[in-house]
Amino acid sequence: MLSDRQTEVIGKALDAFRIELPSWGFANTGTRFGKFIQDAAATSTEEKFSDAGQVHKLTGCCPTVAVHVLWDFPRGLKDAAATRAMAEKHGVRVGAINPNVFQDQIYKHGSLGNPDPAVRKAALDHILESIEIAKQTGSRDLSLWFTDGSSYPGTQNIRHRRQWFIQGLKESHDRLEAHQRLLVEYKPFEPAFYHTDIADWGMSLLLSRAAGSRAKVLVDTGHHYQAQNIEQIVAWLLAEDMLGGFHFNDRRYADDDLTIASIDPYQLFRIFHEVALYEWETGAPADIAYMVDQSHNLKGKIEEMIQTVNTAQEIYAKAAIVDREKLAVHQTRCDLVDAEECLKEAFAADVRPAVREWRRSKGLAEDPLKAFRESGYLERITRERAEKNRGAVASYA
Ligand code: PSV
Ligand code: MN
Repeated sequence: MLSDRQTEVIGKALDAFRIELPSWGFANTGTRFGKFIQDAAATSTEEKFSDAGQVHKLTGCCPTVAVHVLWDFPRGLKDAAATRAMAEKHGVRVGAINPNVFQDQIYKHGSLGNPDPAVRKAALDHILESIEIAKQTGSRDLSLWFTDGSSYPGTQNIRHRRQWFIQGLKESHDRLEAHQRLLVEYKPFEPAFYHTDIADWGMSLLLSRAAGSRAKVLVDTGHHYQAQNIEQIVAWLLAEDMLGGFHFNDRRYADDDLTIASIDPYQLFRIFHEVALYEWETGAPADIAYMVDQSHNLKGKIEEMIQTVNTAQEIYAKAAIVDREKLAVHQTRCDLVDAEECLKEAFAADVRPAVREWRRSKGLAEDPLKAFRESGYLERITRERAEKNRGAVASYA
């Protein structure tokens, strides 16, 4: 049973916790080998905002939606004002802007790292336009993910490509407004299978530093080698003031985009613990964008998103109640068993009553999934969208 003090600590932690939803998680997206069309999937940007708005209404902690420029702004900058209004109409705001420099045919051999200056310019122009979109939508963060790399040894000059990346990122950084940030994501593989230009957090960190002070690293939990210690990366990036945000998802094999904490909940707990420990030691909140990056091919998209947010809140709550004073003493004395038990105790605690109490105090449903199922929303959108979804040629957006 939780103590009153623990319940209070959890309430304060949840007050501060926000997690951003991805617009692409509500549409008929899926794996690279295909997708199973869902009758209720969103068929337009407006429907994505509407679905995200439902999740926010029920959970109270996801007021912003990350968008992908090519998929949500078909006319680019011209769509910015209307898209902003569309989000607000559904009770959410536009969050991180994701440029797309991987889908067009010209990007076969890369974008900012392409040996062809014309392709590098096209990629940079798209990123600069995305920054203008971000200004109009009131978005703070530009999330950058590059597929750049090569699939066969010796086919590309790795150092030249690195230099072109520095150049392109610097020019992008120069266009930011004072409050905006560039978040640079890394991934060791896919679609390039020999080398990826931004393959790990070290490359991302060095490129971000070269780009400018408002460029930070974006950690996507699915983008690591097996067994890599992600919480150590988090601790280092925090210490270097270089952790910009997370793309949360879980995986068993590669970048599987599975539901957060569905495979390894303790890993997410350890990540949140490192953040909480940093905040406790520095006395200031870490300036981190928590974002979901999942595409659900099998589960119902809105239900899964509610499950994701609920799980994130619960694990965040567990990390909040680690007895950090006690832990610090045990760490200093190298009391291995006692130190580890501090984490295990908090992880094992049943925080659900405190999470429910927090929801009650905010006028939210105690069980958001049940409330969603009782709301009739799913039945309505299924009726409205089934025909469109069945008729549509599967599209990634
Ligand atoms: C790539 O695997 C990634 O993690 C990037 O963040 C993209 O923007 C997102 O998934 C959607 O494809
Ligand atoms: Mn990602």
